[in-house]
Amino acid sequence: MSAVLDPPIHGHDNGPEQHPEHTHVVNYLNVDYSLKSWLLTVDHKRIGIMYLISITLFFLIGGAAAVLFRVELMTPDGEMFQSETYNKLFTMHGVVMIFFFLIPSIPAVMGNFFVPLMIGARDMAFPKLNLASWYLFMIGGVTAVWTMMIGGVDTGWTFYTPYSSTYANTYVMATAVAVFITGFSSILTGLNIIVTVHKLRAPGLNWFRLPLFVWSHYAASLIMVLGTPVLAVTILLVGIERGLGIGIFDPKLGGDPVLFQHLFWFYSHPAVYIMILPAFGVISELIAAFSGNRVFGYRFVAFASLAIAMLGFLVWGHHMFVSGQSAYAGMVFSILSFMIAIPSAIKVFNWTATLYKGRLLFHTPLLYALGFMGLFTIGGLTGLFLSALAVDVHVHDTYFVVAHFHYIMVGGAVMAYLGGIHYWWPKMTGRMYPENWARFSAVLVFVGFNLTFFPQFVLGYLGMPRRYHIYPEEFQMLNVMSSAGASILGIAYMFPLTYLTWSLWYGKKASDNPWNATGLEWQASSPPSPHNFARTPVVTEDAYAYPDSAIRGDAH
Ligand code: HEM
Ligand SMILES: [Cu+2]
Repeated sequence: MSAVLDPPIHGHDNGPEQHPEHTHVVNYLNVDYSLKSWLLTVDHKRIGIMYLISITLFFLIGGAAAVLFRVELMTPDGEMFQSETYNKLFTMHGVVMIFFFLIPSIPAVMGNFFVPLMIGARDMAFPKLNLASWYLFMIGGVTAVWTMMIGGVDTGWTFYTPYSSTYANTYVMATAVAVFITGFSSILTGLNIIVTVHKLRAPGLNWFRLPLFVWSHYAASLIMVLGTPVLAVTILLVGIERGLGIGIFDPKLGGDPVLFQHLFWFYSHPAVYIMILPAFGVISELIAAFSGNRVFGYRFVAFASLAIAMLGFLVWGHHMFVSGQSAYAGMVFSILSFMIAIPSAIKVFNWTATLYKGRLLFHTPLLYALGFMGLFTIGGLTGLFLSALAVDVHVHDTYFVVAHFHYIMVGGAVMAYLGGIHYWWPKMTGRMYPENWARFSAVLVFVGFNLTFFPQFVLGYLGMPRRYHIYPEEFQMLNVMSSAGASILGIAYMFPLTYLTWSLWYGKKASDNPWNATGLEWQASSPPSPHNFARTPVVTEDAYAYPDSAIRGDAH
């Protein structure tokens, strides 16, 4: 126990709630079954579930596009799709996966659901704004998918000019507007989390008692609020050039195409930390819970999140080493990029130290956390290769880059997302997932992932460019391996989707704290009541105050 409970606050919506006729406990799921009650809800937990369902659908759409172009890449002569179709497929994959799956995945699903619970609050600071964020997200997402259905976009998810400003005849502006709208959703979620953490912490919960999950969401939210407007302005400028013919990026009109890249990466490099910082937060929770330890060097891990958020804004030029920026600018960006490895490595070392001193329980969430650590380390170290100015000239825009960022974003963020979903599934749904199926799937995801993306490091190093669908025959072997891996990975992702859905009806009923974990979220009932806590918790201990001989919960 990391907290004691106060006497109940008076009022009808407090205290152990009983449904009048059925005498079952009212929770946020069964409080009202109507569709209207979901679509108009201001409960952060329901909004988290709505994000969970929507991003799952977007993940399936983005994944389908990936499967299609991986099939195409099994043969070198590209007979399945025309070049235009191929371009549209990888653009759709990139846009959907980045803007409509990865960016909202952990913050909007788990951040929404657990930040208020972890700090002992009844809801987010601005519940209605939270609902508005979901609507903005859906308007953007549906618009983006719709534009891709009616004609598609072929610029790549980066919308580089002149593809997006001059050459593309496709639905660039409609898709860009979709991303623009979704940007507001991200800004509002970030604002909401920042204000919630500042204002709604339970009595006794000072900043250095916060779970690291909350710290990392706080840091990621700073990026959402400070970075996303820059992307919005950039999209607006492309629109002004395309619509009004005012020269901003087009040299014929007096503009500068490299300006687009500066503006784009000034948002989009920090955006990779919107994806990975919340993942770090999840990993800290998983490692603490399944090693029964306080995270080693808690304060260093907390401050590393802030350091990464700040340094992230200083390194965008590493995407532009070959764009013609000055050699001096390249050198500065190169050195600054290396510096981000320091706080990232602090986290990995401290997690390792936590595990080293712990009594490990190899449940599914820990398997995902271990997978994360290995894959993120490979992704991060290859990031250093790319940050070395001269090496990047060789591998720029090759499959090496594709492998690097998939190790970070899929090997890192998606593994953390899956680990977190399993860890908190009992809390969110009141049901346990089937442990053996889940362990098997976690291993299959790991194997499929490596078979898909490891060969791409070799391909890139040997010189295969990204975004080509016709390639020299000597690259076929590695491409076939990658496509085979992608099939395994695709199937592996279907397992959790299936057994988690199954568990909603048939899973074992979960107790309030099946892992015997610390943290206020485990003191709420499973699933939590509509207002989270019957009594406002008062925090008296640091985060992760595990007893020396942890007595393990009913799931072990
Ligand atoms: C250890 C920290 C990291 C370093 C030093 C690093 C470095 C780099 C560099 C230098 C490039 C440019 C390669 C090129 O244009 O040829 C790059 C590309 C990329 N990185 Fe990282 N990276 C790091 C972490 C991350 C993280 C955490 C993510 C995402 C969560 C990420 C996602 C990407 C993406 C999406 C690209 C591709 C850009 C494109 O479309 O060309 N990186 N990285
Ligand atoms: Cu970057």
